Amino acid sequence: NLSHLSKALSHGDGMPYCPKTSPLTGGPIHISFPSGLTISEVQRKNPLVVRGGRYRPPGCEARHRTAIVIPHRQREHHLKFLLYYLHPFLQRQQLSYGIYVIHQAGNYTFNRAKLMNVGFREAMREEDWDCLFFHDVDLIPEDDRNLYTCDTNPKHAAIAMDKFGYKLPYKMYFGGVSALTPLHYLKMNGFPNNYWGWGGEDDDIGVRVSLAGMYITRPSLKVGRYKMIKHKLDKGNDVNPKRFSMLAKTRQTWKMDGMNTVEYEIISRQYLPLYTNITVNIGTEH
Ligand code: BGN
Repeated sequence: NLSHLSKALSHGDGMPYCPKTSPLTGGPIHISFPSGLTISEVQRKNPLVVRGGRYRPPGCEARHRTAIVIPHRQREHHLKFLLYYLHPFLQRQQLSYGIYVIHQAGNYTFNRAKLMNVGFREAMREEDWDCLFFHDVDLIPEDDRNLYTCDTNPKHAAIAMDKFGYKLPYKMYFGGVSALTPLHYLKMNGFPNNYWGWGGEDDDIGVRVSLAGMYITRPSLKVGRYKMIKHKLDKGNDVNPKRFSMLAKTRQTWKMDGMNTVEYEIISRQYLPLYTNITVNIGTEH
């Protein structure tokens, strides 16, 4: 078989592309949360992941380069489980990938969408990613046919979450996990910077998609399944009372607030074994 022969003969730059459909994906994954799991065990289980949480398939040239951007603060426990499942999941899909954790410094109210803007800029600064996955820390994909690659339009991946009975909670829902190319992201001026606290920012992002002349694609309900790690409401992430009035104005604000106005200060950038940890001061609401 010729393709085997060319695989065997070529090294490094001469590697053949990975197959269009990975032979390693097997469908549904059983998710549990082993109580004694440690981050060093996750490291041991992922020997091919290199500094900063980067990976390339060993035997073939990946067809896709995906950056995972995870906004984070004080959820180490969740992050550990997500990494435990996500690394092998992405490897089975034969992707070239990197994981970026964007850690909001300080105790001021959390701002998920602004952290995504930081993640976009900082990830693109390092590598020419062709797809970015904006990923909540507490959502574990349950089926590895849910491909972490981009479509021709922005994709909403977390469409069937256990907490919503494995259904879309409402038609315009765009929360949890979404996938955009750099072009999609810039076309919609990224995400809003001024949603502080819980709620509404994902709906704003969904509206931006259509205001920018794009539409939302989704995997099938069978494949876009996620388990949410149970948790209480976070300290420092109270429900945002302004979300309704802000959401009503997205059409007027999206071009004036987003990637073109995001301001922040990087506190540290650590290339850890399983991810790149970027700690950022994103300021406060004014
Ligand atoms: C919605 C929230 C989303 C959240 C989903 C799922 C708002 C804006 C006012 C309509 N939207 O109601 O942010 O992801 O629930 O929990 O609160």
